[in-house]
Amino acid sequence: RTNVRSMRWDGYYNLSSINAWIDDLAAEYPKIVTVITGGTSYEGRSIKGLRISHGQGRRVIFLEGGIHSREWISPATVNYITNELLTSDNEETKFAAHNFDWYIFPVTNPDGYVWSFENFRMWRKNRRPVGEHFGIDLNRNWDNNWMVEGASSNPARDDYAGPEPFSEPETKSLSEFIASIGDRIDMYLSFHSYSQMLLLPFGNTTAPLANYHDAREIGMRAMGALSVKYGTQYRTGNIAETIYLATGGSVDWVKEELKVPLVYCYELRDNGTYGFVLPPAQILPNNLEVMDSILELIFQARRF
Ligand code: ING
Ligand code: ZN
Repeated sequence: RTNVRSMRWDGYYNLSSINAWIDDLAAEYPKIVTVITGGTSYEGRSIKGLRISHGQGRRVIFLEGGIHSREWISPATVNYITNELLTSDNEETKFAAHNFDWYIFPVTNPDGYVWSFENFRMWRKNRRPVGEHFGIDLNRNWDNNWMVEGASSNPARDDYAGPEPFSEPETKSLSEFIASIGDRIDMYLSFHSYSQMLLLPFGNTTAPLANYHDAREIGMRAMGALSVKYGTQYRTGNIAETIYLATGGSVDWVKEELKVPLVYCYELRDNGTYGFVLPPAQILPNNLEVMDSILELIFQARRF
């Protein structure tokens, strides 16, 4: 294991460290890990990810992290799940690793993530200039009910949806990548912070659409598993009824356009005490409880 980086869970990593770690994983596990790219950002950075696969023909679980750059716990969580899938001796984790193809993108908004580390901690959007302003909210730019609810046409705003659906290189290329494997995806998970919620589609209506009742039941059981270690409470429900009306997000597009059966958005710790600036001491507890919930999601999904 010489020269192979390993990740710690007591601090947040910048983009180049995460990307170097992905390369190290591919070198360490050449038969299992493949480096993948979900496209190129406005400023020319690769949307780097990895695939974990123990064989052909498996159904896919897709992890999307870091679409909002200030939500640093999101990439940290996705990286932890990745690490567990590759190194854990836990039987359920090994089952999950061996029986699904995992497509994992810890930082889907690389320009924003770098900006948040180097210039402005609370940056949320990408970094494309629009007139005298900067940035499009990449979770308002997807081509499903674009600009219908909870999105702004004002480029000064943090929820600016962009000039048209998929106007941004990040969402356009990532959506094309997702669509290319869309019929193989069993479960799509998007990671945000903060609020301690498990959100399901849709963001335009509180009506229980598609397989809402089954998906909510599976989600609630998973949040039960999440609460076991530290008592952390998550609320489960569709976006519109649980957090706010908002459209143009990735999960609604994945659900509606690709018909992926199980689609969830985690709003990770905390409840607002520290908000986006979650102390490093909470990274590991967060990661442990979320990992428990993901194993439970997989277990519960098999029973429905
Ligand atoms: N929350 C999400 C946001 O983009 C969300 C909530 C999820 C909206 C999915 C629409 C679709 O506003 C945070 N914290 O970013
Ligand atoms: Zn977010």
